[in-house]
Parts: sequence; structure tokens; C-alpha cells
Amino acid sequence: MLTYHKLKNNKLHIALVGNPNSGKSSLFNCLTGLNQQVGNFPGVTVDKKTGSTSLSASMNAEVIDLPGTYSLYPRREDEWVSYKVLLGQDKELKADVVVAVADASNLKRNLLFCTQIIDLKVPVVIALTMMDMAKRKGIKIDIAALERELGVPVIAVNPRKNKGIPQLKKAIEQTAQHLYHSPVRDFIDNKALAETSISAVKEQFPQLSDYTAIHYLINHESFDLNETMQKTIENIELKNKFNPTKTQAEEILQRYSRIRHIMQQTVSEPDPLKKSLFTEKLDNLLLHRVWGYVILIGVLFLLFQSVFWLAQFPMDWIELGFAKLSQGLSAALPDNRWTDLLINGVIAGIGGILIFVPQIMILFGLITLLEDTGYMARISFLSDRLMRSVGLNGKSVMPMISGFACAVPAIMSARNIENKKERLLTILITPLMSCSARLPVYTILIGLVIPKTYLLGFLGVQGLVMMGLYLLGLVMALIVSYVAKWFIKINEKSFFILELPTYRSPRWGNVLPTMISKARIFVMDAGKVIMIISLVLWAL
Ligand SMILES: Nc1nc2c(ncn2[C@@H]2O[C@H](COP(=O)(O)OP(=O)(O)OP(=O)(O)O)[C@@H](O)[C@H]2O)c(=O)[nH]1
Ligand SMILES: [Mg+2]
Repeated sequence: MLTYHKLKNNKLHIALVGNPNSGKSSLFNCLTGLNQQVGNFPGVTVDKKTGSTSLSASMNAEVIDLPGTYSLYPRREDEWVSYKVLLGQDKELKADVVVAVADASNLKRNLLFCTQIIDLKVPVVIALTMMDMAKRKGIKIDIAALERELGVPVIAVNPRKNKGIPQLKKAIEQTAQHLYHSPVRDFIDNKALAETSISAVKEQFPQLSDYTAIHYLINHESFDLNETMQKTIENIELKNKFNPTKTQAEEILQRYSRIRHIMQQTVSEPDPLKKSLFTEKLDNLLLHRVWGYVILIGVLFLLFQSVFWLAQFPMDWIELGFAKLSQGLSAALPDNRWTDLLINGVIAGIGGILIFVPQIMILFGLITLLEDTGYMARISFLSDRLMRSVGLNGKSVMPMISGFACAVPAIMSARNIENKKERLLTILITPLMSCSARLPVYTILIGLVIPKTYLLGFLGVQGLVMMGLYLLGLVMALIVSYVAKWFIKINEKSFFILELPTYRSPRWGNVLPTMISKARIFVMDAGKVIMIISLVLWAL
């Protein structure tokens, strides 16, 4: 796998894999200094993204952030992306060292995936995140013992606080230089799962591990193999009566049984009866059959009201500032055509762009907060029933809400939906959501047409109309989906599986950069158009 040639080039390829929401992208950002989107929601990353880091003075590496995967049995599109990289089937990305990111507060499930990777016999380092969360839950982990049992390096990191990164880099470097070896014995007896079939596959591919051979048997159709090889593997399956479902089930059972055994020796957990978790208590209220929905509507209402109300203050300042500036300039400059161009063309144009920046920043800031605290996943959960009635899925909510920002990444995030038909419908209706580029248009129209009055003294009518326009897009999306579902002939069983992440305090350090980057995109992209139109209007 790791060639000497690559090391001589001093460029190593590191793939970050692990369960969804385990902190891969956070770690990626730590290592590369980039700003890959992070969120407290399973399925934030849906595609591969690369960046570079230096492991030591003499070794640079390319880091690949990948979508979260629960196990080596991919079901969703985004899981296939990671699976192919791990199995060496991705045409562009090859991993020399795999960093398996594991959430320490959910160790059992995370270890399942880690041990599968270990059995692929690829060079692997385990990065244990969320140690702080585990500690708060009262979980104690003996890392040295865990390392001994698994046979690969285990490093505790906290990408949120930038902790453990040098140690991780060192372990990666040592693994790359063959200072660690994959364990000689498999984590479970993979060979025994399908002995004859595995041997036959390994006759064709002697370099494969037993466990990798099982994956060739199960998923070869998606692998990059020539036709004769495909036939050969199919024949092996037929001849040996290979049963993929039984093999998988047996494998998972055996893994969990050994993991349970290891955890008894390395992890001490508090008495499950005594724990009264904050998240559980909060969910009792926020996911309540009645109150949950009341709060949800309240939150969405507040979201749109605050976009209008909060933004009013900076908008007034900007307006005042530009008025003062034009006044000052027209007093100071000679009264001619160029002054007029400057004041009524350029400055009016810039003012017309900047005036929307507060609203855009506040909307995105609030969406980031919703996602970071973990409430966004609850919104998916609560809306699943409504979504289902029009042919969508609770998971469609996340693309739809991101659609308020921009439809392109929103459509990408639909990869997270397992069911083909629901995924297609979500992609079709997401552009109907009012994206941020439409916000200025709404604002201008509302400013022109709707009086600035208040209902009951505090409900801004302008804010209500704005919410109405957003709702209109939403309602249309639901109607279109309801109609379109009759035309799409895909029959696949649908289910809603979304892990509800624990509530976390939002990282304020993440909110501000998101707000700024969205504002910058708006000023740079939409701003150009507004500026040109402003100049054309001046000329007219
Ligand atoms: N408390 C704590 N939070 C963390 C730690 N590492 C990451 N997080 C938080 O965990 C959440 C998920 O992080 P991401 O980096 O988006 O996770 P991911 O693995 O890329 O998730 P997907 O892309 O959805 O698969 C974010 O809210 C992070 O701030 C950690 O060590 N401790
Ligand atoms: Mg991610």
C-alpha cells in the first residue's frame, strides 16, 4: 500500500474516516488550517475534500476529509464515497494512512467501524475525539490498554480545542514509516466466515487480506475490475454458495462480542440507571408530542422576526452613514456630472449592497447556531411525519433549510438521504426555497409596499410578510413534491434513521467566520450585479 516512492516525494495521503458527527471535519480543519464546514448534525460532509498539512519538518501530507460512515457496509451515496477510498477503489484518491476518527462518548458503535478498517490491513491510526464529552458522561477510558487490545495506535485529540494534534501527527508519521505494523491476527476470525470463497478470491488477488476478500465478494460489481474478473468472482460465489447477508450478520455479531469484551477491560461506564443526561431531559420537552411542535414553530418564527428586527439597527446606521457621506461629498466637491456619478451611482450602489449584509449575516448566524447546538437534527425528527405525507423524508429538512442560504450545497447535502425517490424529490424541490439572493428583492418589495406597523404592539408586519414569503416557497415545495411523487416510479422501502446528536454549546468562534464568509460571498457575487445595475440606472 505505502510505497517508498511516495515517501521519497515527501507527500503522504491521509484519509479521515469515521462515524458521522465524530469530528472528522473539525480535525481536518485543525490539521490543514482550512475551514471545511462543521456542524453538530450527522451527514454534514457529503463529499471528499482535500487539504495539506506538514507532519514534521521533512514530511508533508495531503489530508482527505470524507463523509461519515457507520460501517463498511455502505448504503447511502455519501457512504459509498468513503467506502471506495478505503477499499482502494477511488480513481483519484488513494490513502497511505487512514485516520479512523472515533467518538469516545459512543465508543462501542465507533469501534465496530474501526475494527473493520483494522482488518482491511491498511495502515491505521485511531483518533479518539469527544474525550471531554465522555468524561462528562462519567466514562473513563484506559487508552494504553485499548491500544494494546486493538494493536494500532490510539491517540486522544480534541479538535475543538486544538489538543493532541502533535501527538497524532507523530503517530501518523511513524505509521507511514512502518514503525507500527498492522496486527498479525485479525480482530475476528474473518477467514472462518466464508473459508472456501475467501481462499478462491485470494488466489486471484494474493495481496488482499481475508476481510478485504469478503468485500470483493460482496461488492465487486461496484469495483473497478475487468469483465473476466467480475465473472470469475461471480463463479466463486456460485460455486461456494457464498451468502452475503449471512456473512455480514455473523461478522457484526462476532465483532460486537469481542468489542464488548474489550470494553469491559478498558472502559468504565457509570451505572446506566443513575445517569440523568441533560440531552435526554431536554429532548423530553423539545421532542414532546405537543410542546415539541409549539416550540418548533416558535423557534422558526423567532428566526425570521430577528432577521428583521435585529438587522434594523445596523441597517439604520448604514443608511445614515451613507447619507452623511453623500451630503459631505456633495458639499465638498464641485457640482458636476462626475460628482453626480460618484454620489448617485457608485456610493448609492455600494450602500444598496451593504444594506442587506446585516440580514444575511444574521440569518446565517442563526442557522449555524441551530445546527451547532443540535436542534437542527430535532427539526428533522419533528418534521418527518409532515415530510413523509408529501413523499419526502425528515432528512429532507436539512437540504431545504440550507436552501434558504444557497441551493447548490443544499442539493449536495441530499446525498445523506437513503431512499432514491425521496432523494430525487428533495433535489427537485430544494430550489423552490427562497435562497439568500432573493432576500434583497423581498426586502425592497416589502420596504416599498408594506407599512412599518406593528400588530399587538410587537409583531412587525414587515417581518410577518417576510416570513409569509418564505412560507410560500415552503408550501409550494411541499405541493410540488406531493404532485411529483406520483410521477416518479421508484419503489424502495423508506425509513428515517437519523442519530440525534447530543446538545452542545455552539462554538461562537465558528458562527462569526460563517457569517463573514456568507456576507463576503454576497457582496462579491450579488454585489457585482447590483453595482452594475446601479450604474446603469444612474446613466438612465
Ligand atoms: N466536545 C467536543 N466536541 C467536538 C469534538 N470534536 C468535534 N466536536 C464537535 O462535534 C460536532 C461534529 O463535528 P464535525 O467535525 O462536523 O464532524 P464530522 O465527523 O465531520 O461529521 P460528518 O461530516 O457529518 O460526518 C461539531 O459540533 C464539533 O464542534 C471534541 O473533541 N469535543
Ligand atoms: Mg464532516
